[in-house]
Amino acid sequence: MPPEPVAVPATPYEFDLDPATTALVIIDMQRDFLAPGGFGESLGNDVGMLTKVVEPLGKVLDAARALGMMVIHTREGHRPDMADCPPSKLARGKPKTPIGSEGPNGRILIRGEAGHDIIEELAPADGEAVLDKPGKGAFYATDLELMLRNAQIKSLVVTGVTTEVCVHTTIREANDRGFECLVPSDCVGSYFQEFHEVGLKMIAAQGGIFGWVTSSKDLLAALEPSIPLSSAATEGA
Ligand code: TIU
Repeated sequence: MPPEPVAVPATPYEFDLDPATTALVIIDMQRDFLAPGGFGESLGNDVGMLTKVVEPLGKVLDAARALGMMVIHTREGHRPDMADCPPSKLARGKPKTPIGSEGPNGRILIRGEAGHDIIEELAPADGEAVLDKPGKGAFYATDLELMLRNAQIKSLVVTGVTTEVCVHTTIREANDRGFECLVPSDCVGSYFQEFHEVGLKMIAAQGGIFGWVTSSKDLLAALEPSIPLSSAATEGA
C-alpha cells in the first residue's frame, strides 16, 4: 500500500503532502559550498554557516527514503573545459581563486572534482537522481522538469543551500511550472542569517506566493506515522 497523503503544519497554511507525488529535492549540498577552499569560500563566505543544515536534512532524507519518495540531488558546477560557464559568472566578484582554479578539493566548481561532489553525510543512494546544473536554478539547462513530469510528481520538498540563491531560484522556477513547494526552514541554509530569514518570509508571504514554509520537526511528525515499521529509518531509532 502506498503511504496516504498527510497534512503538514506550515506557513501560510497546512500543506497537503502526498508522498507518491512529492519529490525531495536537495540543492547543492556539495563540498564546494560547505567545505573550506571551495566556491563558497572563494566568494568570501564563512562556510561554517551551512553546517547546521546537515543533521535535520539527513533526517528528512531518511524519512523520504523510508516512504519511497523520489529523491533528487543537485550539484552546481561546470564541465572541465568550462564551455558551460558564462564569462559573467567566472568574472563576478573578482575572486582570487575563480571557478576552475585549483583548491584543496580539486578545481573549484568543476564536475568530477572532490569539491563538486555531495558531502558524505548526504551521499546519494543507488537509484536517486543526481542532477548537474550550470546555473542557480535546478530547472535551467537540465532535464529536471522532464524527470518530474514522467514520475507524475506534483509537489516538491525543497532543501539545501543557499536559501536565497539556488534554493530560491529553484522554488521560483518550480512555482512557475505549477509545482507546489514546501520548504523545511532548518533544512535550508545561507551564509547570511538575515537573508535566510527574509528569504523564507518571501516564499510564504502573500498567501504563499512561491510556496510553503515548515520545520523539519513538523514535517517529520507528519510523515513518520506513515513509515513502515520494517524500514531502515526506524531501526535503531
Ligand atoms: N553563493 C551562494 O550563496 N550560492 C551559490 O552560489 N550557489 C548556491 O546557492 N548553490
